[in-house]
Amino acid sequence: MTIIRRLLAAGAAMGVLAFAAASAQTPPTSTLEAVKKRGQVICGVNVGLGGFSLADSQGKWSGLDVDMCNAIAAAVLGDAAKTKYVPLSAQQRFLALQSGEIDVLLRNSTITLERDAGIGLQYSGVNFYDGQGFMVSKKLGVKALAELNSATICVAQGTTHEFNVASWFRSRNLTFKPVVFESVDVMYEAFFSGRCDAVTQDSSALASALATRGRQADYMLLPELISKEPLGPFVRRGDDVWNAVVRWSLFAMLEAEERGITTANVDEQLKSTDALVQRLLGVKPGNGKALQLDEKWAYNIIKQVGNYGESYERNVGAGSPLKLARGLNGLWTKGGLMYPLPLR
Ligand SMILES: N[C@@H](CCC(=O)N[C@@H](CS)C(=O)NCC(=O)O)C(=O)O
Repeated sequence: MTIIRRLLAAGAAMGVLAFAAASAQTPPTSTLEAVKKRGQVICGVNVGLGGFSLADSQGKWSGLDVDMCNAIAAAVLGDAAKTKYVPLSAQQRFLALQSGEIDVLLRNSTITLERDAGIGLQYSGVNFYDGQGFMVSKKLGVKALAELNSATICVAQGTTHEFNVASWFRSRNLTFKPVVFESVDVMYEAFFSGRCDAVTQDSSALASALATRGRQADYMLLPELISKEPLGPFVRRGDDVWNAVVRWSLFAMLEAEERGITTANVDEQLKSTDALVQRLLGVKPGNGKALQLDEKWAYNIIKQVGNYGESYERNVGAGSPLKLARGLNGLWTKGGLMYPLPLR
């Protein structure tokens, strides 16, 4: 090696060391910082699931997951419209979050131990409690799941459903023939053209498929739900400041519902003498500072997006084609599972 080459090699090695030392000292930029700098929240969403995330003919997205994304933008940037939605398939979704392509995954994704602890991600909360259901043609005359013994069942790849359905049948010594699809659209097309006796998905997704295709007259859901499918946002593991923003944005929507604060009355509520309402709406400071957000973060969510109940009703509840009852997604004060932790 010539002297010059040796010097160059040594210089390069020192450069690498200096870089390593610098990166050991500088804490990794949190997603919150990146979002503030960019002025936009990038959310990974379902390619098209009515009620959760669906774009209309003008390209305007709506749904429960879309509202959650907008709520985060309202909290962080003061503007619910500062969002970008990246449509992802079931297979692509976790990779898109791991690689940093999106800031948060809001794609009817079930929280499981493996997904929360085993793949470099973490969940931030539950925005919809679901369960895996089955849909059949009314003509089939089947009233209960066990009657599907040896039937053909359409199922989507890369979902929790493949595993759940196999273990439900196996543990009862029953059999079924799975037909696995990469795309849900192709799956439903196959099902509605008679390729399978039943199709399985989250029950909300089945209700959505029935409503958007207008097939309620000829098809029905079986009564059994065979699994717990708590759906919620995911962020990268270790991204704790950002995780807190996502989690408390959801709790703020729930707390607003619990206290009867809506888009329509939030300005009136600014005059409330209730210390907790004052704290929630930033009249009394503290919550914003703790989250590294403006004190108006929760006010902006409620004013621009609404409380959880408002979002639920317009997207999946009575005001939507899905017409899903609140059930498990009701507030804890009304017999449901939605329990916002104290916002103080
Ligand atoms: N909650 C389940 C299912 C989520 C899901 O992606 N369901 C449908 C969409 S509603 C699907 O399978 N899509 C297939 C795809 O997009 O490739 C999970 O997290 O695995």
